[in-house]
Amino acid sequence: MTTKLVISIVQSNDADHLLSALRQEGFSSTRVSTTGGFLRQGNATILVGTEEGSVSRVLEVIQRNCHTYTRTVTPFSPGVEPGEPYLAESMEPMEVQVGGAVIFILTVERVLRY
Ligand code: 2BA
Repeated sequence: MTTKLVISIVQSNDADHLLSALRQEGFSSTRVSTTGGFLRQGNATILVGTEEGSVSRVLEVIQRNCHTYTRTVTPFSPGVEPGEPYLAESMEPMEVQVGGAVIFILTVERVLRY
């Protein structure tokens, strides 16, 4: 039996519903609080380990529970950390589509429990 690890990066707003839905469908999951490298805002990374034949069901649950949002952001200048006051004048606010989910599916070599 091949085990897969489904790693999905979702918006924090969607994470609670997604975890509940996964549990109802019988999947174990782990939520990690993460931060997007572009927006520098909190998002959530959900890990689901499951057998290969169940991956499509996991993807359906993710698709049902994750939504696309539009955010207006002002990009930071290179080298300027979020929270610092300086913004280059050329950096205009822009709209970005975020989510519903960015998903990576990996093959797991071994699963151990001690
Ligand atoms: P962020 O890195 O904060 O990106 C948020 C959204 O900003 C992205 O949504 C995308 O629409 C936009 N964006 C990202 N980089 C951009 C750039 N250089 N120029 C213009 N717009 C840009 P999503 O694509 O839905 O990604 C949502 C979150 O998923 C990302 O948050 C990041 O945490 C994660 N992610 C996306 N692609 C990834 C990858 N290849 N590897 C690892 N994490 C990834």
